[in-house]
Order: sequence, then C-alpha cells, then structure tokens
Amino acid sequence: MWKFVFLSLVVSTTLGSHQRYDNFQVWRIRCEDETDVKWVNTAASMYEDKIDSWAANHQTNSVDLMVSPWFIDTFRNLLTSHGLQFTVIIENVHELINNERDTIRTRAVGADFDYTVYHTYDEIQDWVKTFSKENSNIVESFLLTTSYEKRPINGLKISGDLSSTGKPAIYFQGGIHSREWISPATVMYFTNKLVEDYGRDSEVTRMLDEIDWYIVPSLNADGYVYTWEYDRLWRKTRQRFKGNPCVGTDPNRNYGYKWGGEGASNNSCSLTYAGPHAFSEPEIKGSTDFLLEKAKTQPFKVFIDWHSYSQLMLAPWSWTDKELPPDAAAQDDFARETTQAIESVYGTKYVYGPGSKVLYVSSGASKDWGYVGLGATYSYTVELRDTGTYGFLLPEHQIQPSGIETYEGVKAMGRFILNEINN
Ligand code: 0X9
Ligand code: ZN
Repeated sequence: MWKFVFLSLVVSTTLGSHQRYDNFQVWRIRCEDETDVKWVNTAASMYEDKIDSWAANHQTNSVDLMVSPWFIDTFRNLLTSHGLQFTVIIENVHELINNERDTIRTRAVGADFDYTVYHTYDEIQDWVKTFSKENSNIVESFLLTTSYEKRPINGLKISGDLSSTGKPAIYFQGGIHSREWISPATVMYFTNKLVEDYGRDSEVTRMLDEIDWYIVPSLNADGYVYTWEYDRLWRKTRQRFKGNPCVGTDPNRNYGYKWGGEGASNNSCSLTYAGPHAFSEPEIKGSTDFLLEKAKTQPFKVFIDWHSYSQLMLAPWSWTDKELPPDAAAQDDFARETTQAIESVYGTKYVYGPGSKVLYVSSGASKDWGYVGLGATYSYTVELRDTGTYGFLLPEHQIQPSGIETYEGVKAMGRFILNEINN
C-alpha cells in the first residue's frame, strides 16, 4: 500500500503561484493563410513580455496566445488593423489557476496514492520509489539523471523479467514542459494501470513480458518545482547562461538532431530558446545519454514525449515540412491505431500526422532525436487534453478520464509492437 508519511493539508491559496495572472486572457486568432500565421508569430516574438504563445492548430487555422491585461487594448487594435479575427477562449487565466486544484485537499496518514490529483515534484519522486518497491516483481526504479538544480530525476523500468537482456524497449517521458501538468499525472495514471493489469489481462502480461518499458513521469524537475512555487505557467528549464538576460531553455529545442534551425530561438527570453548549444541542459544531456547507453544492448522501438494541450499525436519530422521521414507510412499506422484506441473510450478526438505539418516546424525537438538519435521508429510528441477550454490549466477531475483513455492508447502501442516483434 502506498503510505503517506505525513498528514498534509494542502490549501491551494497558500501554495498558489506567486506570479499572478489576474485578467490575463487567452485569445484564439484565426489565420487565413501562412502569412497570417507568420504575422502572429512575429508579433508574439516582438511582444515577448506581453504575449505568451500557448498553442497552434493547422486544422482550425488558429493560434492561441495569452495576452497581458495591459496589452489587451493595443493588441486588439493591432489585430483589427491587420484584419485578423479572434475569440477570447479564456477570460481570466488566474481564475482557472485557482480552480484547477481542489481548494482544500486532505490526505490521511496511510492513504493510498491519489492518482486523481496533481502532485508536487517530491510526491512524484516518492511515488516512483514506493511504487517500484510495492511491485518489485516487475518494477524497478532508476536514476535517469540529475537536474541543473541538483534534483534527482527518477524513472521506472517495467518488465515481466527484469533481469533479461536484449528485449525491445519503449520509452515514455512526461513533464518536459513544466506547465503541462496533465502530462506527469496521466503518465502515472496509466503506468499504475499497466502494472495492475500484469497477470490479469493476458495481452498486457505479454506486453510486459516481451517488452521493457522505461517511464519517466517528470523530466523537467526544476521547472516543475518552479510551477508549484512561483509561476504556474513556467515552461522551460531553470538554467541561466552567462551573458543571457533571461533564465531557462526550452528543453524541447535542446536536442542535438537539427539543433538551432527553424522554429527555435537564440534569444534566452523566448519560450523556444534552444540553449547556447545542443544538449546544454543537464536534463536533456543526461536523459539522452542514459537512453543511448541502454540502446547498446536493446533496440528502442517507441519514444513518446508527453505534452499538452491540443489532442495531437505528432510524428517526425519536427525540423522540416518539406520532406517526410523514411518510415512515414508505418508511423502513420501506429498513430492511427493509438488515436483510435484513445477515441474509443469517450470519443476524445486526436489528430495525428507529422508535427511540422500538423503543428509547426521546430528544430532540436525530442521526437526527431528519438527517431534518428535513438533509432525508435515510432517516435512522437503527444499533446494530451484539452483543445483550449482550460489549456494548460486542466482541472483535476479530468486526470482520471485522461488517464483511462490514454491507457487504451498505450495498450494499442504495446499491441502494435507485439505484432511487429512476432511477425
Ligand atoms: O512546441 C513544442 O515543443 C510542442 N508543443 S507545446 O505546446 N507542448 O510546447 C510541440 C513540439 C512538436 N513538434 C513539432 N513542432 N513538430
Ligand atoms: Zn509541451
């Protein structure tokens, strides 16, 4: 049983972010063509201190931006003079931050781990340790690497036979962008289900017997702590380089494959700052070194970087929309089966396709490295719930449905790989 050592009474107002977002709004801007998208992106980077880019959608041809209250009038005029239409999708960001977690949460001594609430970084690391001890027949924890601020980043290896060698492997990482809280929460939710179903569900039993699963719930440790303690909407890492005005690198622009090209910034104040060089972030350097070491003795088939929001399953390439990867057809099959399985539960629709086409071009992103650097044919960015009603501030009561439907997707991935191994 998962035991909480301390009785903790968490009142969200006392733990709440110091950075407030009163009357910050999220706008969905309609873009008729690429020129509109470019204009909006240029505006977003020009007014970096007043606009925070949240999401983009090629299907609905729209871009979601958070606008500071003191910029609302100016920005409305700017958009209008460019003939761009927009709708306000979130009226007051701070209100959503306040409503995201239950106001008062009581945790009794000895209570089981609660998979339906958001957890602090320490709670997640404690969970990794406790969960592996409680399921030591098929689960062991490992130290992936250490963060810039020296926090251990732990993960779980799950396997029907932990001592066997050379098995094909699946790798999942959550929380690379620290504000995307639904990612670690969903990863922990389905990980628990997967382990629970071992020995109960014959298909899951085979998946764990024939495949090694490496799962890291919260990769951006320092950023995640920062979102709990200071700024709920922090996205990047927390390292600051000499001579840079701003803190943090976008860890999802810091990978070494096609690092620093289109869709990455060299300005440290940007949300997509690529860092001073590839793998400058200890979280990215450490995790990729860990995986490459493992890959010497076992082939990685799947690499999933769990994000939010937009409900997308994005395949390579990230770095270009001018060409498709050699495995594009198989990657499409894998994504179709996964997203169909997710949709089968509650009808939640996921769009899939190459990330650079479905979303936007971004260089130095994880999935291109997962594909080329690690050699995982099925390498994706998954953007979890929702499509913008709450964005990054998804209420806790959606953790369970997100976990349940995503678990079906995860089983579809396992099924796909089992088929591939056995054919
Ligand atoms: O921009 C990102 O890093 C990801 N989106 S997020 O809103 N979670 O930040 C998407 C990266 C996916 N890769 C491509 N652009 N192809
Ligand atoms: Zn993200």
